[in-house]
Amino acid sequence: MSNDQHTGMTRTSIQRDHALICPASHVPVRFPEWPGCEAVVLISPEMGAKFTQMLVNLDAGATMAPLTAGEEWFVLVLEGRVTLSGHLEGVLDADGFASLAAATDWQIEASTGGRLLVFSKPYIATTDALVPASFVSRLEDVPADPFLGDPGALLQVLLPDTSGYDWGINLFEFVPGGTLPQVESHFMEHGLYLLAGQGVYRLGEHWYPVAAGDTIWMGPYVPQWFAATGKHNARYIYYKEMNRPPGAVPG
Ligand code: UGY
Ligand code: MN
Repeated sequence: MSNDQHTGMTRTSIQRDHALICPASHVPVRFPEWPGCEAVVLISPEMGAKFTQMLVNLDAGATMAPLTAGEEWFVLVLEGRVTLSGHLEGVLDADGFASLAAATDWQIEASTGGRLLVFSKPYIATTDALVPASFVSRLEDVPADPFLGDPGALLQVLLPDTSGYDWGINLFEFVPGGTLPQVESHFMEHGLYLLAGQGVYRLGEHWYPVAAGDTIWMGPYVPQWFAATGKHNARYIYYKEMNRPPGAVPG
C-alpha cells in the first residue's frame, strides 16, 4: 500500500507496561559501529525495558560486534549465514544461534548477507555463580518438552538453567488451539518474537491478534496469556530474567 492510501491504522500498541510492535511499524537505523548492518530496535530501555531486542539485516560484507561493555548477547540467525570470530568461532546458518557471554570480544561477519534476531542486556553477576559460557548451537538440537505436561505446548530451553545465567531464552511451539495453561503474572519481564503462526496474546486487559513477525514486550507483572489460532503451529522465542531476585541491578 502506498503512503497516500495509508489510513493511520495499526496493530502496534505501546503501553506503559507492555508493547506489541508489528512489522509495518519497523523503522530501520544504522550504527557507525556496525558497517553494512541495518537494525530495527524493537525493545530497549527507552521503552522502559531492562534489555534490548533487535532485528539486524546484514548486507554482504557487513560486520557487528558488542556495542557496550558488560553486555551479554543472544543471536539467532533467521536467514542467511554469518561467521563468528574472536572469543568464539563458528559458522551459523538459519536456525543456528550463539550465546555470547559478557566481557568477551566477538565479531559477526556476513560474507553473503543475513538476518538476525538479537537480545542483549547488562549481565548481572552474583558472588557464587558459575560464569556463563559462550557457545553455538542449533534450534533442532535442543530437546522440546511438553510444558507442564501439555503435549500441545512444547518448550525448548536454549540456555543452561544454572546460577551463572541471569537470563533464559526459550522457544514455545503451540498446536492450533494450544494455550498457556494460566494467565501468568510475574516480576520477570519478557521480550518475545513470533517466528511462525498466529494467535491471540492477552497483555494486561488487552487481547491482541498477533502473527509471525510480531514483537511483544511484557514488563514486570503484566498479566499474560496466549492462545494459538489458525491452521498451523505457532512458534515464539522469548527472553526472560532468570536466577536473580527482584531488584537485582547490574553488578
Ligand atoms: O516462561 C514464561 O514465563 C512463559 N511461560 N511466559 C510466556 O510465554 N508469556
Ligand atoms: Mn511469562
